Amino acid sequence: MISSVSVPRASAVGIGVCKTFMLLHLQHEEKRNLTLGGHVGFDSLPDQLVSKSVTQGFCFNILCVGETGIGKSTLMNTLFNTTFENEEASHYQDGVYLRPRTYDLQESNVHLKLTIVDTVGFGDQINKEESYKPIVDYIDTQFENYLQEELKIKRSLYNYHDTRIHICLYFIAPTGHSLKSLDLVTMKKLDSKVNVIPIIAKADTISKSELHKFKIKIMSELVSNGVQIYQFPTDDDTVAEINSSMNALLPFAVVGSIEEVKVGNKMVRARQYPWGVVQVENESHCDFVKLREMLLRVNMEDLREQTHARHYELYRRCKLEEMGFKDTDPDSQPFSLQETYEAKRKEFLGDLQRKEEEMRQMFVNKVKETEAELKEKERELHEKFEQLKRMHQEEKRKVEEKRRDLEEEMNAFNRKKVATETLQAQSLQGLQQSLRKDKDRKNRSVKTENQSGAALSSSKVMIARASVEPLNCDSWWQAMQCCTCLIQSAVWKKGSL
Ligand SMILES: Nc1nc2c(ncn2[C@@H]2O[C@H](COP(=O)(O)OP(=O)(O)OP(=O)(O)O)[C@@H](O)[C@H]2O)c(=O)[nH]1
Ligand SMILES: [Mg+2]
Repeated sequence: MISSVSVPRASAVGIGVCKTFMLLHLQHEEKRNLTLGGHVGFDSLPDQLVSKSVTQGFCFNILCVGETGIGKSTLMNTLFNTTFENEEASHYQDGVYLRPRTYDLQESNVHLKLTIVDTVGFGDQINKEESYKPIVDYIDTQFENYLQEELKIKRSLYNYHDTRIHICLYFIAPTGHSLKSLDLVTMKKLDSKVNVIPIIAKADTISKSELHKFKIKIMSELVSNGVQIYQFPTDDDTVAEINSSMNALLPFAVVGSIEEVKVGNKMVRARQYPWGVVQVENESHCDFVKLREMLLRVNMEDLREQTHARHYELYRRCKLEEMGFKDTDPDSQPFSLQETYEAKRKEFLGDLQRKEEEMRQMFVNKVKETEAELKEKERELHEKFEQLKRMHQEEKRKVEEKRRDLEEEMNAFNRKKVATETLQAQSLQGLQQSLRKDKDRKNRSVKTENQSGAALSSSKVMIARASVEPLNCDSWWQAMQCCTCLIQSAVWKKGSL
């Protein structure tokens, strides 16, 4: 078999032309068709690709967004004909969170690393305004992880576990009414980040005519709200026909079940009700087969490609632009990475310098403020100290005055004491003399009882005078002058004298 190939005409450029020059020319030269003289072998390239891909394995990531208990897990089990981990969510979650689970599946010799991400608590909160956020954040995080891997100097994308979401199945409740605002808002937020396929869950709970109207209503609401759902590609001739017919049937109405029910003489997956059996794989009962066909058998690779070429590309572009990278400068000239880096570095250093200056200024102002505050406090303390000093001096002066007064008083007292003692000594002398005279008189004459009592009284006075302490007066001198004291003194009262 003779194959035709395109080779650049520039390959005929004469000997002696340097390699670089040749390469430059190669880019601009026309290509011409040549025929091969025999079998060369590069027609095995697609087979090589298939073999390499099969060895490497594939990965596919599904995000199931839908209210709690709407049938997400059951549908995944039905879709992959197995039983994945299933943990029922409660209706009392504070917010929405995502639960990713990865499985290794094998069909024939093809390995599939499947990640199923479930929303937990979606639609259970009273305020649902922020319900879409965790989902958007999750999708962005997977893009960011991939971008970081791509930007590494030593990339290992070959082994990299790509967790970017390839398809988002949005579960719509089979109300037969219209879409809820939560559905519209969430799908709108997701449509630029992921391939969204809306599906009507638990389609066995809605009648055929209602379902038909419901589908039309959903599609018109999506269009009027500008929600762009994933369209099965029609540019590949081999699948164009089936894909365009399936696009017209969106959103698919699905039924999920892993129960096997006997229908005729065959066991089929179905849901059995008292009035009959809903067969999951019966196309007149629901669109499950169509969904499986479109999702896994016809368009799986397109979903992966769209994720990389459209959604991730958009994320990457925005992110790089955010980081200051551009393809062209303002004069529409190609912008080199080096220049961008230099410009960004300069901008960053300028920013840093400005911030440093601002911080320094702030620091200086703060120091000045603190210094002023400290000075004020010092002044106040000084004033207080002066005041205390004045008070202390005043106090000292008063104490000094008091001391002087007391000293004077003590001197006066001492003087009085000396005078009293002198007087006391004199009166004692007098008393002794009179006692002696009394004694003489006693001896000489007999006296009446009254007279001797008087003598006793006078001796009482004398002896009381000798005992200073019991008297209420401060000194003998005072006691002498104050008869009350003398009379009230215990010595007198006791009558022991
Ligand atoms: N009628 C009907 N019931 C279904 C269908 N699919 C699932 N169910 C039932 O709905 C209930 C919840 O199904 P799940 O698959 O656990 O729902 P889920 O969305 O994964 O629930 P959470 O993970 O807890 O949010 C189960 O009782 C299923 O049997 C369906 O297509 N039709
Ligand atoms: Mg579940």
